[in-house]
Amino acid sequence: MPARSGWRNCKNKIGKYKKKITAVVSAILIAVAVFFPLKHFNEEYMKQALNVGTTSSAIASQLIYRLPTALRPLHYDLELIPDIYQANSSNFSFQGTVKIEFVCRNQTSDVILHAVDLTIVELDVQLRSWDPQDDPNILIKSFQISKERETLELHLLRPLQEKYRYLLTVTFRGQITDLFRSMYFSSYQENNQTKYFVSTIFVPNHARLAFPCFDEPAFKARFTLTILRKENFISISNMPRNDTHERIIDGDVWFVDHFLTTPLMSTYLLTFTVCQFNYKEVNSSRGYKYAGMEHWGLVSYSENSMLLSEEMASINDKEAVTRVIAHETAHMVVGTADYGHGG
Ligand SMILES: *[C@@H]1O[C@H](CO)[C@@H](O)[C@H](O)[C@H]1NC(C)=O
Ligand SMILES: *[C@@H]1O[C@H](CO)[C@@H](O)[C@H](O)[C@H]1NC(C)=O
Ligand SMILES: *[C@@H]1O[C@H](CO)[C@@H](O)[C@H](O)[C@H]1NC(C)=O
Ligand SMILES: *[C@@H]1O[C@H](CO)[C@@H](O)[C@H](O)[C@H]1NC(C)=O
Ligand SMILES: *[C@@H]1O[C@H](CO)[C@@H](O)[C@H](O)[C@H]1NC(C)=O
Ligand SMILES: CC(=O)N[C@H]1CO[C@H](CO)[C@@H](O)[C@@H]1O
Repeated sequence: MPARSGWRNCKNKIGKYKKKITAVVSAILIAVAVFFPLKHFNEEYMKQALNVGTTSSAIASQLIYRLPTALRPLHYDLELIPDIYQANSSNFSFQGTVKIEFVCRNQTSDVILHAVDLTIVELDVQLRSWDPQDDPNILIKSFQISKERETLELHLLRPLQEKYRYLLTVTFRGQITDLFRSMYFSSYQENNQTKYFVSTIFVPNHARLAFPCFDEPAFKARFTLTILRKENFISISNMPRNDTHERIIDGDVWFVDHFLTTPLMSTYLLTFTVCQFNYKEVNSSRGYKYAGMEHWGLVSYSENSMLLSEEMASINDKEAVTRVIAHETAHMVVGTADYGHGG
């Protein structure tokens, strides 16, 4: 039976690599055990991550300021158009629209969520589930952006009601930098040409630089991502792509990739990459700042933390690679960090 001989084959291989596998498995178990006190782990991890690639003086207030829990996001329908096709990379930018379906848990006239360095182009709040006599449109009295709290705050003319569902739509714009956080661009040389790609590092709290969101790990929701890209580029994300169609914007042809909806997860786990190199090569791509990033369904590692020469590598090198894999795998298994309140 083919299945059985496949299994035997597999068993033989396992026998041969038993020691290595044991090492990896125990590294994972140790990592899981070490990381298991989740709150502590999360804080440490955030501190570590915050030390890299950000100099924001607002870090302290970010960690202290917590979103109110009156609203709970259920689903994000997020469309992003990263533009890395300009001649000058200091002009790389993105625009996007997010439709956040949320439920109101406690009556409130304020909608408060995270957003940093985004230009808000359009805002709309609608009642999702209503009695026929209700007006679905919710008028926005005013809105403000707090740089210190890193929030977008909407003040409504009438309060949102408990147990009702609403839809918040925000259209926004932002810059794509090469700072290796949130949505960033990086480059590599091919045939004497500079090739650019765009990718994300949303951990620990940088999703808010890419789209308005409830950017705390406890606010878990489902995400349906749509990415627009140019021909000869591909996009990949946590979930498989469902379909692609074309859209003309200002006379340019764009390819619209729709991804399947994710399971419930935190904002920091969302990720995508738009690039020219082959999908399979992404695992060894240049330009990733962290040794590796755990993302649900898509794990990326940098070349120098993954490539080993069998003859040259020292025990330390092998251990280092094992540690990176175990670390990222442990995040993927355990990684539902939660800092405190039930969302
Ligand atoms: C960069 O953007 C500015 C403003 O949007 C524009 O005036 C300028 O022409 C752009 N430069 C390049 C090289 O694309
Ligand atoms: C790119 O744009 C920046 C700022 O707009 C400018 O300082 C720089 O000289 C430009 N570079 C090129 C190669 O045009
Ligand atoms: C908010 O709503 C939740 C559930 O809907 C309830 O358990 C909680 O007591 C409410 N809190 C306040 C301050 O009203
Ligand atoms: C790449 O560019 C360099 C300098 O611009 C040039 O000397 C070299 O011949 C080029 N190589 C190829 C393969 O085009
Ligand atoms: C996937 O794409 C097909 C064809 O466009 C569409 O009919 C279907 O609803 C999509 N499924 C999901 C889960 O988005
Ligand atoms: C799993 C996978 O896609 N591995 C690829 C990672 O990158 C190397 C080098 O480009 C490929 O040889 C692997 O197939």
